[in-house]
Amino acid sequence: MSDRWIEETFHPDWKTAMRADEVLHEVKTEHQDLVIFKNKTWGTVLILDGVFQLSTVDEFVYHEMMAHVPLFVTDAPRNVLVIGGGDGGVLREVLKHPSVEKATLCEIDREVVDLSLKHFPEISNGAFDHAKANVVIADGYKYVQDANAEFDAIIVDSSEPIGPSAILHTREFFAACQSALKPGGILVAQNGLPFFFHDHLGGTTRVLASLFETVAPYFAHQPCYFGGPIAINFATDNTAATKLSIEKLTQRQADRNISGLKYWTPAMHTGAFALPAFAEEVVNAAIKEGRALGDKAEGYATMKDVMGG
Ligand code: SPD
Repeated sequence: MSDRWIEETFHPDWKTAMRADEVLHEVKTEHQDLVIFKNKTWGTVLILDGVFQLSTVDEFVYHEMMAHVPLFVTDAPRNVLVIGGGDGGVLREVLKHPSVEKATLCEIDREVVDLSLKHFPEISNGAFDHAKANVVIADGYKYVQDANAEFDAIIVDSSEPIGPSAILHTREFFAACQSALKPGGILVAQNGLPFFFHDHLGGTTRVLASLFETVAPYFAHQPCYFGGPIAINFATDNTAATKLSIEKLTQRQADRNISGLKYWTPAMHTGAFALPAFAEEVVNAAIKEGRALGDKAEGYATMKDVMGG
């Protein structure tokens, strides 16, 4: 049995580790440290800059909740943008919605796409070669800056606010996403571990509240993200988007003929927006602050943090 342990080192006060039964690839890419390894319990695991990104055992939780929550609340999503997500898991789920005409994946690190395809092709499951998929290797911030009112949904599948993902947690990035969305479009963004990082949930909520009518983070439970549920923030100017009933969502799922999901259900969807009291307090305070601060509201990361100034 291997005695190499691979650690998630993001939290300053604790570490979690998985045994690396076999290291399949280890490299410092142009953008980040990447390791892909096998573990008897978790299957194949991807870790970037010391943060667990996915395991083939539980990836469906996060990928389904990142894709289906924004897309099921949208009448007929046509043009969808995924920022990050170079493993292809979110893209795979987006392409299940039959109205989607184009699903663009903008990933900064080509090696994440190539190595994901090589070591866990079942995650993208053919999505990169799908006729409706448009895979772009580029900086996500620059990509949204160049877009204007064109996406029905933008899904930000980032890592934590370090390395190439840091910019994807800033006010400037979220403001650019807002302009890149069609009126009433939906933005969802990975928002970290709310149990430990109140400031992350609060900071992103604050900046989104300064940009959108509705901000409503929701939670999902993916075991390989140790430390409690993961928060996914949700923002839109479509005030009806968080009010869809279980019956309406059930009808949409049937109409779109999407079956075989392993986590998302109409009831999980609506229930995911019910936050524990501590998180509700963080979110309500941040919404108030964001509304009051307007364009002075900052995100969890600032451009100064990102640029190191
Ligand atoms: N705490 C880790 C969050 C990582 C989110 N991105 C995962 C990439 C999976 N497509």
